[in-house]
Amino acid sequence: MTLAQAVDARLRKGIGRGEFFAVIWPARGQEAVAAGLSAALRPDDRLVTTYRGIHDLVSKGVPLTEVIGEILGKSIGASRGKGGTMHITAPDQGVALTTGIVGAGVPVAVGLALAAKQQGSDRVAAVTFGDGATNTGSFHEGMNLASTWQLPVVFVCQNNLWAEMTPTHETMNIEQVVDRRLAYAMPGERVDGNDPEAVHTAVAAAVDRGRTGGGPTFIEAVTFRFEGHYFGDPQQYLPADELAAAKEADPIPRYRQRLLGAGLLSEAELTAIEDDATARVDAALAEVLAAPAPELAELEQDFFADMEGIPS
Ligand SMILES: Cc1ncc(C[n+]2csc(CCOP(=O)(O)OP(=O)(O)O)c2C)c(N)n1
Ligand SMILES: [Mg+2]
Repeated sequence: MTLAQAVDARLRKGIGRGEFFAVIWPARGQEAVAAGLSAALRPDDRLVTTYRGIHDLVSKGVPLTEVIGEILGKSIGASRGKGGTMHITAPDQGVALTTGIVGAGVPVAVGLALAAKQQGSDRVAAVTFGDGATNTGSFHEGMNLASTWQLPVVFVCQNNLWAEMTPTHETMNIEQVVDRRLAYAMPGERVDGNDPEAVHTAVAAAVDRGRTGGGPTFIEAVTFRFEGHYFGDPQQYLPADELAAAKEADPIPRYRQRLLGAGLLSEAELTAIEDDATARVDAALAEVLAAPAPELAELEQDFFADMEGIPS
């Protein structure tokens, strides 16, 4: 959580003061969902995420140079600097797709789970998406197929209560997104998305179900988006008291306090984790800034498995 926050914060700082150019959709406030999720996955389990995926990518273990490098369009980025924030793929860490098309990751994750089943693997496919994404056709089509074919998918809705500039309650006539699973007879639950342990417990049960042939699970993790839709969004539509109340439940200081209170980590150990995160981000950013932009020849690389076989 601390590392994801450090990446997010350093990118905002750099963009804000004109140190470099990039477009990001900050995940600040949603770190507990990603941390709880990835801690319950195996390295070879697949993850599909969205443009708001910095926390998901960092938690799944994608090297910081690959995350930051891609966001800054550099050749050392995960997609060799050709995709940017919306197109980060990291097969070695199981990140099969980052998409900017709302809801589009859902059927892709279902396909990944179908592949695992056909290959006789016990891998699961996890997919994260927003509350708004659950209004799309692709979400419902994916949920339906995953349930019908009992595929090992963990659907994780990061409900941050807003979709761009529209509050969730204005776009759906249900109180809880988790109820959408009922149409597909899918097990699932609604958890506090600001509590990494609650998320972890729910995901671990879902992963176990998927691995042992029990089919898909839907988890709604309720959280909040602190920084607006994109970095620079003035958030004039957001009531100040709503943001202030959400910040009271900021998952990072809250969990820090819990660890301290339970005597699991000391103040010095927590500070060391924070300092280490900052140092790792600074080192990765320095490497990224020194790296070249992609060569023109990169344009033709990695699109097809065999360029020779593609008719020109
Ligand atoms: C299919 C599609 N429709 C519309 C958009 C424009 N759009 C980008 S983000 C967004 C809101 C999505 O909200 P949500 O799913 O709650 O995710 P969040 O941004 O809150 O993480 C919309 C409508 C898009 N990218 N793709
Ligand atoms: Mg949302």
